[in-house]
Amino acid sequence: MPVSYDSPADPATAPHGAALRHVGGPAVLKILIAGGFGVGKTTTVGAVSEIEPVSTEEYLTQASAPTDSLDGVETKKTTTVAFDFGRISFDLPIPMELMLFGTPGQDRFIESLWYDLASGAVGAVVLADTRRLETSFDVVTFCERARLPFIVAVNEFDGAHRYPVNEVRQAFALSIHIPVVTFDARVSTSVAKVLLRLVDHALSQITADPTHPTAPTLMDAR
Ligand SMILES: Nc1nc2c(ncn2[C@@H]2O[C@H](COP(=O)(O)OP(=O)(O)OP(=O)(O)O)[C@@H](O)[C@H]2O)c(=O)[nH]1
Ligand SMILES: [Mg+2]
Repeated sequence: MPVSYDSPADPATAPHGAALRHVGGPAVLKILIAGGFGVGKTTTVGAVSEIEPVSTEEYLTQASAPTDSLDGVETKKTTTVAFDFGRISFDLPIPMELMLFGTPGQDRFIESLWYDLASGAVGAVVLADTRRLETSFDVVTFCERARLPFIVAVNEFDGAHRYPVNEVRQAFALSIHIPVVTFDARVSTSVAKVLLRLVDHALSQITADPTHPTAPTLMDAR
């Protein structure tokens, strides 16, 4: 069942909702859930997916210890080796289905997989953990180079210091127009608001730059 959430993308308040035309069926949009190692990408997809999420988890081994720091996520036992996939429907601002693709978090996958996963996406949610912000720096750079609209979503882990979003923006050297939000990757309503914020932001980019090479497109308008 499609659901709707109280969010900034409500049609009464979202100027960009009208940019997506509703042509009979739900708009189907591909969204990338990206971020550094262990920031909560798989958790995010699993929290909102209406279908059993597809996951490609493998157990961490000693071999990855030098490159994949477990500081802050010591209980982590597995890592995504290919991608996560989930789906969520919304009624507002227009009927739409979001296809969620979670990336693998390990840097060594950037070249080989991220470009493929990003292909056709309307935008990316870049997850960040304030205890290890640097793990998401390369992802922000990737989005900027790929000219993929993105927002930064700080996953507020229990016990982690809560930084003002402006400090996070500064740490990533983000321009003022890129939204930075906080959320809890385990809570479906929290994740849903983040997704709607991304869609709104991605649509605002179409309005700002219609020639954008990765401008959001309707993958399917049945
Ligand atoms: N306390 C808390 N734990 C979380 C939260 N999000 C994720 N976790 C835990 O943190 C660990 C990492 O979460 P994942 O969702 O696997 O992270 P990931 O970004 O997909 O990891 P990789 O695919 O290995 O890069 C898991 O043990 C989760 O249960 C959160 O918001 N709060
Ligand atoms: Mg994962």
